[in-house]
Amino acid sequence: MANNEQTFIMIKPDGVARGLVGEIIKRFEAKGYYLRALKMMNVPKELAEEHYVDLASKPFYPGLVNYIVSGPVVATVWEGKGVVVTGRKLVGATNPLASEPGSIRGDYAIDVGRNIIHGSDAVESAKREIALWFPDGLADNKPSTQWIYE
Ligand code: 3AN
Repeated sequence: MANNEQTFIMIKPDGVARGLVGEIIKRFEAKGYYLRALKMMNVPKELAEEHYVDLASKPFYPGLVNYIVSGPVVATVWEGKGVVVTGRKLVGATNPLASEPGSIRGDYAIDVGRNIIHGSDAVESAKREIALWFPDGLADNKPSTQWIYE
């Protein structure tokens, strides 16, 4: 498993508005993952639609897009061994009422339509999402990881 696997994690408008940015970043950092890119931004509607294109036929899609464009988000890329799958565990199940306590959604959210954070669900979708949200690429950066990996 590669130490430089990457995932896309987005703190959604409710997570930003509720002041949970630091808490969320802290959890990923404390685990040992490396913050590879970060930006706060208002989301163009076309970007929100493209990000959730797989859900375009769902009845909640228009509301989901409106939610994502309703205020600034914090878009991040995290790097490390198993970061896609383990990042999803840190995030918790889609429906926060089903998310385990100890996960981000389990600790901080109630409603599926206000679940504060997005995490890529597979390495391939992470690649697609990172290219979509960071079209200019990521800054050159080589984390020092001797205290994380043997
Ligand atoms: P996840 O974000 O856990 O990967 P997906 O990809 O099934 O889950 O759903 C993407 C987003 O769509 C969720 N984070 C949530 O904001 C929204 N969503 C999913 N299911 C519903 C639903 N039944 N009602 C409202 N919003 C939903």
